Amino acid sequence: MISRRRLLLTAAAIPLGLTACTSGEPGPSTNGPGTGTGTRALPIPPLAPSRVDADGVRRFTLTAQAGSHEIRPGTHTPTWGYNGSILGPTLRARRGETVEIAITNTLPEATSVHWHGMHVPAADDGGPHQMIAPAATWTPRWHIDQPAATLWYHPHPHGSTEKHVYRGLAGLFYLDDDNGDHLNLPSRYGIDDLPLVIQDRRFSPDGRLDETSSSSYGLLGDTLIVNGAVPGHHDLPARRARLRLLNGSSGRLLDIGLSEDREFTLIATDGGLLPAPVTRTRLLLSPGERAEILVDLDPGHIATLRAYPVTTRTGIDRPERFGFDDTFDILTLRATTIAPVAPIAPALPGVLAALTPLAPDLPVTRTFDLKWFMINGAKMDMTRIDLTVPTGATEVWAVTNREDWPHNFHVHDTQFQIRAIDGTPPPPHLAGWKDTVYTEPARTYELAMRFLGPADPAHPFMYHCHLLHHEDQGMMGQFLILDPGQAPAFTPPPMGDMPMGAGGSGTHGGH
Ligand SMILES: [Cu+2]
Repeated sequence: MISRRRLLLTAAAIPLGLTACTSGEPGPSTNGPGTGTGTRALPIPPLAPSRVDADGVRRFTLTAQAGSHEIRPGTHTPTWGYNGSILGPTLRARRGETVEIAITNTLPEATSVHWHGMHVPAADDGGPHQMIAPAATWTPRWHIDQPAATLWYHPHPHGSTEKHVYRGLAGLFYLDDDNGDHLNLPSRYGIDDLPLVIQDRRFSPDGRLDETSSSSYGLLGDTLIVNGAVPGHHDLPARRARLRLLNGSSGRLLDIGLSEDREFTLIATDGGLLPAPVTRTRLLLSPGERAEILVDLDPGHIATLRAYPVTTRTGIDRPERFGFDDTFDILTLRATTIAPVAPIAPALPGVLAALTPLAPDLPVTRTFDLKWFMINGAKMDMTRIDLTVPTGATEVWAVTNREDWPHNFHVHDTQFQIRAIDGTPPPPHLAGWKDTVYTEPARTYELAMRFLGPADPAHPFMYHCHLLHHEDQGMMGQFLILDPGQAPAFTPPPMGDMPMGAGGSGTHGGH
């Protein structure tokens, strides 16, 4: 049986070179604003130009700037972006390269740029101690030595990260390596290798971003935007799409799936390729997390990527407050019949990346309790170092969400392996490299990680909840990497430099 809605869609699809699905095959998606004709094509952030100089350094230039962007057709919204009106270009570099990025801040207030997921020297991390004043330029440089991955960059000014990201400051940072190149994965940027920066927003009647709806649990939008625009479509000239997903929202969890519960293949998480492909129909991404998935479509078929109601609700009090019941379209993928495609989707390698357990037997090194916008009972203090880690140390951090709100946990400079969740090995989709993990209430996540250094007694790294309102309210701590016998040489910032709102009066008003 072909439903009436499918017939309508089929009729609409013919002028686009699409054909009806045959019976027995998953049909086109039939609901949501992103389906069918009349939508805009998915915008693709440009690849950032770079040059490799005589010293071998690959150099990029970013300018943080104010602008105006047509997030919704016909409405111009004041926004911030890097090298443009919203988001930023995709930076791309290879393992083994040294990169240098000159960031000039033309905004009316100080910002910073943090390289989320990147192993970097502490002074180049772009956290709240590396503020870029208005009209100033900051030029971090580092050697890339980590596996191929989809990382991202975003502001990290203490107390205002949510506002800066919400206004549009964020971009992707692709890392490549030889292993990733040899797996025959879709790799044509913007064609079958699609960056998807997924965020929620709310608009005021005059078309501006509504920043007034900040509840005690953070900004929660009623509109999903993808690469800075309301969801649209992408015409796929191939059988297989590689979608690089970033949940760039402030506080919204995204339970991502395909229309008609079509299966997809998860190949990578935050820090790179999984040991082996994992077949899924849903994938939960909390703010800051990334994933790479493969979607196979027969010619002429349509599938819609959606954020579905969040099913992981254990221990969450009144989950509707956090948007857990919402459904949003993200992207309609339309596999065209025009381009020649492979007769069948190629088989995937059984092994994607080598992964050796980092610390299978090490006792837990430290514990972190998440509660009331605090970690271990303390709010972020820019002048306090919370812990020090020896250079080269492998540690196991046990993180527990001690309340009934959603939180997650992000560690700068390193990627971790989830060794156990409540004492049990993680499911396959959480068995790869991660830098951000969703923490369900009353569960303990054992995270094994290594701190390669170099030591820096003056510049701390951060660990924090990546729900940005929580982070801004102080759910964050600082650590130094120190050589044996080395003493901290951290100079606390003068109080006058403390951003507004930091470590202040935030409370859980919703309790
Ligand atoms: Cu939190």
